[in-house]
Amino acid sequence: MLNEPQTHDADPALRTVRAACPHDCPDTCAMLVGVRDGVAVQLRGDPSHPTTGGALCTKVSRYLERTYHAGRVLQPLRRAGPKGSGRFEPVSWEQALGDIAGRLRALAEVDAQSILPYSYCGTMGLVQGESMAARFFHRLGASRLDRTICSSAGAEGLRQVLGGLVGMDVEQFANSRLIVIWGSNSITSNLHFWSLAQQAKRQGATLVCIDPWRNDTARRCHMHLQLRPGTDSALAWALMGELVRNDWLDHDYIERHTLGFELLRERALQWSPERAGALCGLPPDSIRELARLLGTTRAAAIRLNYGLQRVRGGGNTVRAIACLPALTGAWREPAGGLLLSSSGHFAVDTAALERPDLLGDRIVRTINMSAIGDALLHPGGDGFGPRIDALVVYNSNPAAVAPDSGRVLAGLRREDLFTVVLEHFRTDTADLADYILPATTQLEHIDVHKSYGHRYWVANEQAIEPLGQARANTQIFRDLARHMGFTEPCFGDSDEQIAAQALADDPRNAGLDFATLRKQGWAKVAGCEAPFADGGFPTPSGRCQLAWPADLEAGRDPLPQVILPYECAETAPELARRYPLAMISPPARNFLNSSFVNVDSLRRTEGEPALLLHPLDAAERGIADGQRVRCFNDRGEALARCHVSDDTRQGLVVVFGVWWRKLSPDGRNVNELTHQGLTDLGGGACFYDCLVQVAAAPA
Ligand SMILES: Nc1nc2c(c(=O)[nH]1)N[C@H]1C(S)=C(S)[C@@H](COP(=O)(O)OP(=O)(O)OC[C@H]3O[C@@H](n4cnc5c(=O)[nH]c(N)nc54)[C@H](O)[C@@H]3O)O[C@H]1N2
Ligand SMILES: Nc1nc2c(c(=O)[nH]1)N[C@H]1C(S)=C(S)[C@@H](COP(=O)(O)OP(=O)(O)OC[C@H]3O[C@@H](n4cnc5c(=O)[nH]c(N)nc54)[C@H](O)[C@@H]3O)O[C@H]1N2
Ligand SMILES: [Mo]
Repeated sequence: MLNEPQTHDADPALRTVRAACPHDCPDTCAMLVGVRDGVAVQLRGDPSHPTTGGALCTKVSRYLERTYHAGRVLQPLRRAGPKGSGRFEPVSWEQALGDIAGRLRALAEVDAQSILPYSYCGTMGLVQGESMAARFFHRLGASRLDRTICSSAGAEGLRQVLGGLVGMDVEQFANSRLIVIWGSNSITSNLHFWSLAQQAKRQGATLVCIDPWRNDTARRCHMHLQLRPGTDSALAWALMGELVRNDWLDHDYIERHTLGFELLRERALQWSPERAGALCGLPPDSIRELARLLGTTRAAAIRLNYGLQRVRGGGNTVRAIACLPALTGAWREPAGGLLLSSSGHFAVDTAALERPDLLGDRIVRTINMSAIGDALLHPGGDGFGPRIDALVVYNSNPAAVAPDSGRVLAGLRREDLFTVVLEHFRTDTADLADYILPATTQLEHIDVHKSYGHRYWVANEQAIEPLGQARANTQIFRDLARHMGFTEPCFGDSDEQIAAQALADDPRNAGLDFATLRKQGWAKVAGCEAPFADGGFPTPSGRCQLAWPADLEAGRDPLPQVILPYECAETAPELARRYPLAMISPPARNFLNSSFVNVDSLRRTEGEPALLLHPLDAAERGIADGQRVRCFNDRGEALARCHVSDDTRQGLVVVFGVWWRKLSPDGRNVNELTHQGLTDLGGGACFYDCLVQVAAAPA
């Protein structure tokens, strides 16, 4: 047993329950919930879990405030006024389920593809995520959703080079001598990694941050490369160029474990620090210095994250960066290499959870969630298939988080769209529903979690009874399946059974099953500390693929490309004259995407929607620090409080997200400005590829 349940001699009525943080974050913390008389009264990080180390972030330490929030939806609600009027009336579960099933059945009789599930990672749980829900939609034959809104560009880029979402064990970063934090504000979005980086720093490691603005993390690193957004691939090529020119290469590693080096070498030599520096807006010497560090430090590690792939060239950017550790042989060291996501180290039985076989031989279309606005407004036909007539939303808040809100909202406001939203709260999306179904929180259901930042499975026990009439997502889809007359045995599986199905029979699970996991609380996957010390990449060739063989065969350029943003001076000069400022919208520290925005204590800390503007840009526009400004482009506008600061670059505005529209002073948020263009690989969203103008707001 890895850790014993806590006992409380002084307070025998206090029971401690093991839990997992459900949020979309690489840290997936193990938590301990104190329950007295059926009420959760304490929540803390599990001190025995190595990466949690007893600490929770500010947001999740408020999970009890969130759970017992007066705004919880605790009974099924039916729309009782025009769409968007916000008027709802309580109905019984049987009424709601019966009516919803009736509506879906009628649509399915014509073409079930007119029904679309829309979900993301409100909970990362394998049970409350895509298990019963996916079974339901597969059985129904609904349109499938391509879940691209966050990480698909980077995931595809990494797959092409390394073969999957694999990389360093995050715990090894504590021993690294050089840590390059690339496109991540770790202190905000990956706090427990930052503790490991701090350990390394105390032992003398050099920390480098590559980010367009001086965020909390950059401030605490030894070196900060403050580049223009969307230019990282050029930087990576210049680094490769310097490695080649200075022969900071591990020829033996390259020879034995990579593919395409000669092609790469030739291309890299075309990228001088001057050439890349001009594009990236960086001093060439800073590129030389970083190349020297990468080329001459053993145990050089890159913590790549998702911030840099939210632009048109995001997939190829990740490809270019992922080549670096193979060139220097950094993978030979357990504390060297790269980590973007650890998901691929987990053996999850996705087919057992989601049961795509229930589709039978029906072939259904797939809708990309990053262009949900256009999809909802499509009249049908023209190769699109049937119009979307029903939308079932769970674990997501598209009205706030999806790009190009103007179009998303117009779609959600369609009177002829039947929308069901499973939620904890009356979010911006729920306000536009026909039915809101009350869902349980992590304390009210069981689940099992993998992680995309570390290598531990974490179990979540139910700590308290569901509040009000809330039901787990699984239960809601089980109930709906019954009302639809679906009789397959898998619709009768309990949450415990589903959790057990999640752990695949695979050597990586080393015999671990859910029963054992829940006794222990958490367990590490089996696997090597230095996974590619001796090659063995999970690519078809077994090599690190500097060039992509499929492109080579098709006569296309097989190397990572430098693809500039859709919206920048080089690619859209006319647009850039009208909207000269590049905008990125990374998360506010106290929110998690749009989750927690309604938690009063956290929203008070954030104050109001805010943006950073460089002093030169502010002066040019006659804007003073602290003034309220309009940030706008042809798609829309949003108001924010302006902080004039040289933490941002000239020409770059940083707007902090993602506010609930209805909790913002103007009833809008930053996604009014973003567009539905997709990334080069993986069809991802381009949140950080956006030109805007800023002006003082009328008083
Ligand atoms: N507190 C908090 N934590 C979170 C989240 C949250 O909302 N709040 N969200 C969670 C989720 S869903 C995710 S996906 C992760 C996201 O966390 P990360 O993967 O770290 O990604 P972002 O927060 O989007 O952006 C990280 C950094 O990338 C920078 N960046 C933007 N554009 C570029 C670029 O072109 N190049 C480079 N080099 N950097 C760029 C941003 O300025 C930002 O500082 O965090 C998770 N953790
Ligand atoms: N401008 C801009 N937009 C962004 C981003 C950005 O950086 N800038 N980040 C993007 C990224 S990285 C991501 S991942 C997406 C995230 O977008 P979403 O996945 O939509 O994430 P959240 O905004 O956290 O909304 C999740 C919702 O799920 C609900 N929920 C939580 N648990 C459960 C449950 O068990 N059952 C049910 N039924 N509901 C539950 C929560 O109450 C919450 O309202 O946003 C993207 N949008
Ligand atoms: Mo995300």
